[in-house]
Amino acid sequence: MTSTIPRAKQWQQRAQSGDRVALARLLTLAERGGDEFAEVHPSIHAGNGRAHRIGFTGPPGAGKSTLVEAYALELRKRAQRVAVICVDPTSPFTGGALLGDRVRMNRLTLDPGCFVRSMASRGWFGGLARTSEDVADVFDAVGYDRVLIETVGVGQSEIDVARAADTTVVVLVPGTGDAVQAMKAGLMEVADLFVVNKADRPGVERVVAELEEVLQLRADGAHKPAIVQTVAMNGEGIDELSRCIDEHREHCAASGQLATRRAARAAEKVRRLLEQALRDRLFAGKGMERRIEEALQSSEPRSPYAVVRELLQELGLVSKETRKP
Ligand SMILES: Nc1nc2c(ncn2[C@@H]2O[C@H](COP(=O)(O)OP(=O)(O)O)[C@@H](O)[C@H]2O)c(=O)[nH]1
Ligand SMILES: [Mg+2]
Repeated sequence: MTSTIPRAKQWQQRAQSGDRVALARLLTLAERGGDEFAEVHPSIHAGNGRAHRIGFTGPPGAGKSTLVEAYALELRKRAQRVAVICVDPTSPFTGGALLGDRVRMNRLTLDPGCFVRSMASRGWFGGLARTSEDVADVFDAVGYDRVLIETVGVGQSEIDVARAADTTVVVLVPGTGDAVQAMKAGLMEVADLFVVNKADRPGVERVVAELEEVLQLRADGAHKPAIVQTVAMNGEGIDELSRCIDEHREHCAASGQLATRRAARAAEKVRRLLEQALRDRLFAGKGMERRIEEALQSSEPRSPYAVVRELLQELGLVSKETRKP
């Protein structure tokens, strides 16, 4: 572990001056997480805070990748350095079907001002939200102006990923029945901005009207999310999307929301990392497993609650005083 820090510092410096191999190494370190990355993170964190992080979420096939690519190309016209994090579905049940006509952002991968990183959606230490946030930290630290994070689907972990952004964009499409109804749970609250993509298809007005209706109910004084219609495939509406994203960022910076949001994110991250570290520590080796078995082995079946209390006492986490029956 001792050799990782100086190496990582070198990678960071090289990545800052455009070395993509060094950047890729740093990203791998971030994805792996654990003690190694923990050692390296303070130096990455020192370079954080400048990049605008934008999350894109919505149902598979809505055109998120197409939209992200079009938006990235728009940002490139303004000479911004753009990083894209794609969180891929790896579920054996849905993966194959979803990947069928997936857009792969080929137009970005050859541009030296862009970096596209795909991540599998499971298997990483500490979960998806942890991983994508740390990867975004790396991009931020080495000088990317915008970090676009595309998640697939609308599950809780995807929502967690999307909300770990400064601006969260929810992408919907017409013609999917009660799209807005289905989105209500969770997604509606995290949206800073709605995109109704595939506006070349019938039913756009209906989705927009449904959205307007739901947003009416959300009269909580917060920034009212804009609704942008796009045809990502041919770039229609991308300039407006770009304008609305900038507006949101400016609004958040001016109102202090950006700082509040980032502070909340930092606290949430500490909570998550602490939880993970405690769990790891508790179950390191086989000691605890053995102790649980042991505690349960008695002539009479024991209540799991009683066992937990006993274990917590042993760990010194609750006092040994027993209440009188
Ligand atoms: N008609 C139409 N098709 C689109 C539009 N944007 C994307 N698509 C297509 O929708 C499909 C899914 O797009 P993709 O970007 O992979 O969706 P994702 O799963 O949300 O990332 C692809 O075949 C795209 O070419 C659009 O604005 N109009
Ligand atoms: Mg996609």
